[in-house]
Amino acid sequence: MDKDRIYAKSLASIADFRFDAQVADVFADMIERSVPGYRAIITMIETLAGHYAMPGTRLYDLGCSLGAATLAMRRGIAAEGCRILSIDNSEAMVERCRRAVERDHNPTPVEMVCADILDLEVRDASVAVLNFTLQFIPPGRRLGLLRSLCAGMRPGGVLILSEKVCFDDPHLDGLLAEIHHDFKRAHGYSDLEISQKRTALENVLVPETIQTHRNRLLEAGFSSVDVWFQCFNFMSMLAIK
Ligand code: GEK
Repeated sequence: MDKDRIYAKSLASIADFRFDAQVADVFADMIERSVPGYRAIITMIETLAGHYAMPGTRLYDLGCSLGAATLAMRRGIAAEGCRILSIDNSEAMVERCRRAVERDHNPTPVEMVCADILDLEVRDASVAVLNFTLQFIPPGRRLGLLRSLCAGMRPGGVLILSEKVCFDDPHLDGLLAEIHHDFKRAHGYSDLEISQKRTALENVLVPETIQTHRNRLLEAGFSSVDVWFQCFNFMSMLAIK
């Protein structure tokens, strides 16, 4: 796995973060060392797919990057006749994800699509995964996306929504942001890397509170919504239709 050194040297100007080839090459290392609990969430997506995948339905990995959640769902599915659709709008990610899927010998068919998830029509879904993807969608478009996602799901189906979050209490918000930086330092990132990456993500990754996510999921049509995993300012929710 190539090591993420993208922000290791001092940069004269810091452009907005993009999921280009440079990022895709180091993404596996980047996300493991940046997102507390990422590995645990991926492992549980396997278990959740085993529980929720219904025979003859589709499972969606929205913003699939290198396909970690796709491969986890593929391992976990117990129902017959399922297919997985994995979507990302970064050509560099889709290309690498396609290779990973080809190397993974498992009979469940996976269709890879390079597209904007805002343009996607979801149908017949029993499981949908937004694993740290909604945070990159402009906030004004998030409700519409979740509404159409919910409309395309089978009753009893599940959305797994993982996000970086913020907190209304400014003390807690600052504290958990600082603890997240401690986590990154403990995983080998320098203060310079942490601060340059934070600048790059400033206008690109927009976190919201857990309450905002909860209310919007209910408004979008999901009937039962709650957090099943949290580590510092990163969490994952289940939203059941
Ligand atoms: C994982 N889920 O490893 N349409 C399609 N893809 C998008 C869009 C969009 N509008 N916006 C962003 N993306 C993965 C990790 S990373 C999370 C997901 C992170 C894609 C983007 O190209 C990137 O690959 C992914 O969403 C977000 O489980 O980097 O923190």
